[in-house]
Amino acid sequence: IVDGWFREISPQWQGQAMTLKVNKILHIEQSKYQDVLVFESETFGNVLVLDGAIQCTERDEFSYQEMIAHLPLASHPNPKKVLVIGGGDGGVVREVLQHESVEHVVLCDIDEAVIRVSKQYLPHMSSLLSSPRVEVYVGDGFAFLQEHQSTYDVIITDSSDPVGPAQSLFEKPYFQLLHDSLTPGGHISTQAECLWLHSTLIKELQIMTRKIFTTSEYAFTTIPTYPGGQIGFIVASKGVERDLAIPLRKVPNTRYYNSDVHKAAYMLPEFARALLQEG
Ligand code: AAT
Repeated sequence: IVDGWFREISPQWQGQAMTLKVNKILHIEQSKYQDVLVFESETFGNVLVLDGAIQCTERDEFSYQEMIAHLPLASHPNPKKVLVIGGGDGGVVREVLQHESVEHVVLCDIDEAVIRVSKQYLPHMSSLLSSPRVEVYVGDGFAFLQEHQSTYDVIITDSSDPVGPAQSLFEKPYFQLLHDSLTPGGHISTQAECLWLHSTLIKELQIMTRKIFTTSEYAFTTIPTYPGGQIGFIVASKGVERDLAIPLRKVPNTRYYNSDVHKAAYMLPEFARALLQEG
């Protein structure tokens, strides 16, 4: 933070940096896994930052949390058991709970500090973590999957970027574990970065997941406080050919997601279509 402005500087987005005006620093901590910072911004509400990277702001989080949750859930015929890996702020769990078929949600975040500070400073995201349908588990997502084969109808990986504790969550063994932990016909969605910045990574994820899953597609949302203003998801299905772009149900309470946005999220601009659909 320089002169009252937070700057998101990282080699992962070389030569650019999102900058937010800080009203007040609320929390600084070095947890077991990462630097944790929460501040109140001038125009985006409270902001959670891990290892210098913005994870969510109160003003625009709904775009990401709704889309990473509803894309795999609304296209699944009957999701009952859901696992969220990462997402310790609770925003994705809040969205998962909107689906009435869902009986049980497990949240598995590696860092108790994220869950603790979110309960304190991000109540609109974390409040439903105490729902009777939710079980919160603190631990590494990779290790958790190894012990839960063929269990979940939908698994959402709301992970930080592939440097630090989330690195393994972008590699092939993890996607194989995701596949093996799904029930037949199950869906995954994973945080799959920005077309403007990480096209090589996205292409690799696409090729790799198409070998493991029956169907795998990249869909995206727009969001001002993630690098490049755009972030995508790999959504994939196990064992069945499914048109993931078709929503089967409406979601009652949303501000970004709707049935048309669901379909449109899979429509790629020409440079991305050429990158992902050819060769
Ligand atoms: N919904 C907020 C957005 C996030 S949160 C990412 C979460 O992943 C963090 O709470 C972090 O503690 C957790 N995490 C990291 N590694 C692991 C792991 N190995 N197992 C379980 N949880 C993990 C993502 C923001 C994306 C930012 C885009 N630039």
